Amino acid sequence: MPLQVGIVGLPNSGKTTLFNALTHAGAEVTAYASVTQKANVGVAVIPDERLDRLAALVGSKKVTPAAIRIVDVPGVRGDIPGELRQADALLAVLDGFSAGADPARDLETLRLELVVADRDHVERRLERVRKEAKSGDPARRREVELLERLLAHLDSGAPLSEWAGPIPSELEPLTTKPLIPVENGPSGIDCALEMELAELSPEEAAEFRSGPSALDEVVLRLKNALDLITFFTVGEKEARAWTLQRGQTALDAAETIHSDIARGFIRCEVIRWDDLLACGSHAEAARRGLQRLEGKSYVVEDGDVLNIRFNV
Ligand SMILES: Nc1nc2c(ncn2[C@@H]2O[C@H](COP(=O)(O)OP(=O)(O)OP(=O)(O)O)[C@@H](O)[C@H]2O)c(=O)[nH]1
Ligand SMILES: [Mg+2]
Repeated sequence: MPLQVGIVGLPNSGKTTLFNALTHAGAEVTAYASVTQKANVGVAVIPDERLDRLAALVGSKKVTPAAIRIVDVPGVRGDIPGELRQADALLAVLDGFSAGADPARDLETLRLELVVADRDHVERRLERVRKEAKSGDPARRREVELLERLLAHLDSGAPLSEWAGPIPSELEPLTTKPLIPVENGPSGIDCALEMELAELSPEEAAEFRSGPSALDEVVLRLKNALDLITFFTVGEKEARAWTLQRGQTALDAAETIHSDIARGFIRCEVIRWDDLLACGSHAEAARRGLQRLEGKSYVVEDGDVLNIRFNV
C-alpha cells in the first residue's frame, strides 16, 4: 500500500485548489461543491535536487522523482469521509484569503471536528462490539471496556494522539495522524496562484516566484511527518528516486521497485549519492572502496544509491 496523504479543511477553504497545485491534476474547483462529489486522487512529486545531479552525471534518458499519493475529499461539516481513515498523514487547509478569515480559529474548529469524527466512530464500534460481547466472549468484553474508556477520552475533547494506552488497530483513528496546517492566502501559501502556476512548465513557474516554491516546503514537511527516506536507482535509461520509511531494509527497497527483484534478491551494491558524484562513476567509486555490498537486512539510509543484483 503506497503512503497516502489526505487533505482536510472546512468547506471552501481551498482543499481542491491545493490538491491541484500539488498534483497538477486539474480537478474541478467550485464554490460549495455538492456532497456527492467524488474524492480526487493524485500524486505530488517530492522535489530532490540530488536526483537531477545524479541523472546529469550518468546521462539518464528519463528522470523519475518519488511521489506521495494525495486524496482530496469534499469538505462536509460534521461528516469526515471514510477515505481519510486510510491516510498516513493529513494536510489541513485553512482559509487565509476570504474577508474575515481566521486561520487559527479554523484550525481549532477542524481539530475539534476530527475529535468528534473519532468519537462517533468509536461509539458506532462500541455499539457493535457490545452486541457481540453478549455471548460472553472475554476478548470482546475487554474491547468494550477499552472502547468505553476511549469514548470518555474523546468526549473530553482530547485527540487520540494524547491517549497513552493501546488502540485497536481496526479503529483507524483520525486524531493519531500527523496534521500539517497550510494557510491558504497572502500570509501563507497562495494556493490559487500555485494552482495556476501548476499549469506552466517548472521553468516558467519559477520565473513568477521570487524564491523556491512554497509547495515544495509542504511536500518536504509531509516527507518528514511520514518519516520517509529517499534512495536512488541510477542508470542510463532512468534515474529514479524512491521512498521507504526510515528503518526499512534493502529487501523492502527491492519490493518497492518490483516484487520479482525482491524474490530473486542476491545482494545489493550501495554507494552514497555524494560519493558517486565525487567519483564520477560507479566503477571509480568501487575502485576507491566506496561501494559496499549489502544483504537483504541492510537498513537503507537516506541518499543511498542502490544497485540490486537479482536473478529470476
Ligand atoms: N481569492 C482566493 N480564492 C480562493 C483561494 N483558494 C480557493 N479559492 C476559491 O475558493 C473557492 C473554493 O475553493 P476549493 O479549492 O474548491 O475549496 P474546497 O475546500 O475544495 O471546497 P469544498 O470541497 O467544497 O469543501 C473557489 O471558488 C476558489 O476559487 C485563494 O487562495 N484565494
Ligand atoms: Mg473540494
